[in-house]
Amino acid sequence: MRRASSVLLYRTLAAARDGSATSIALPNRFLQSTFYGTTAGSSPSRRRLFSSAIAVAAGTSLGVTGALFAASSLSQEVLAKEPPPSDALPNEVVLYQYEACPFCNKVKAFLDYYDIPYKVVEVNPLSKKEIKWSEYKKVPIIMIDGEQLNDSSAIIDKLGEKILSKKKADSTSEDEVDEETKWRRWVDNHLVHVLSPNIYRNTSEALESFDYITSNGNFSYMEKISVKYAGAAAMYFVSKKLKKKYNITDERAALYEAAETWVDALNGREFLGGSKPNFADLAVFGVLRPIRYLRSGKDMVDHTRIGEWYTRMESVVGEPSRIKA
Ligand SMILES: N[C@@H](CCC(=O)N[C@@H](CS)C(=O)NCC(=O)O)C(=O)O
Repeated sequence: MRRASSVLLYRTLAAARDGSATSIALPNRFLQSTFYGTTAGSSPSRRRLFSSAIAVAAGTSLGVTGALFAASSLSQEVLAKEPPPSDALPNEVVLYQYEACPFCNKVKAFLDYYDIPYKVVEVNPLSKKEIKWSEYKKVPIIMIDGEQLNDSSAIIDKLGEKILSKKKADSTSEDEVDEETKWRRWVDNHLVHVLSPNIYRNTSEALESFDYITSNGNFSYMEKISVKYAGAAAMYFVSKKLKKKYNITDERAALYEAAETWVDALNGREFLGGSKPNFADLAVFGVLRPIRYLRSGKDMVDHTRIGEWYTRMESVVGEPSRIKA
């Protein structure tokens, strides 16, 4: 079955690509990048989610905008973004991303929270023509006043140094830094791997996810149609493989357990960072934001204690600081 789906995906993508013959690497690369991407072998792919768009993708009629509005009016008085001093702000930030990539979404949560204006270039995961100029072929890639930075954690570290190193160094103890580092690693090494098996868990969830991916990603009209169905079918099978790779038997149980683990880590605090989110809060929020209003994200909030923290994060991160490219 897996073989059949790969062939189907390969053929569909090849056809979508101007009808030309494509490299055999194409399906692999695509599978590696669709929804929550990772490296060679097997991988997650990308997807991001941002409030109202995700509501459309998830087919909800209530809309996330409404939920966000309610959340922000509830906690407006207590919570606020942390914009850096204007002289610390870079002049131009350009993020090369896949809309749904969890690593890209980590970076966006950081930029949104610190109110750093950024332009987005949506990369086509099939051709990657938007990053042809770069030797590094994954996303996110960020250009900060002409300087290229790769890798979500490195980007966040470097940006953090640029805009708030002094403030952070003055106010953060060694234990707090260790705790923050530990949980940032947990996001990269554990949390992201739980996502794919959940969002592609069955055919309807895989289609829901690909509906979002194709609606928000950079695909031609023909690619959109073919990728939605072939991608959903293929990722359904890939997610089974990922479950094995990461020793996940019940994907929902693993998601709930991860959410509970995070709430335990908070240990009664509003945020891991105390009264304000730290980089670990932003990382967890960033990778969960794309799934929050999908079936899996709704289940997670309904079945665990993570909802209150998530709502606080939605409120404090607020509107995206993204600007038109
Ligand atoms: N460690 C990297 C991982 C980045 C990554 O794996 N990105 C995926 C997309 S989510 C990717 O670009 N995969 C390769 C591809 O699409 O060809 C980071 O944190 O930025």
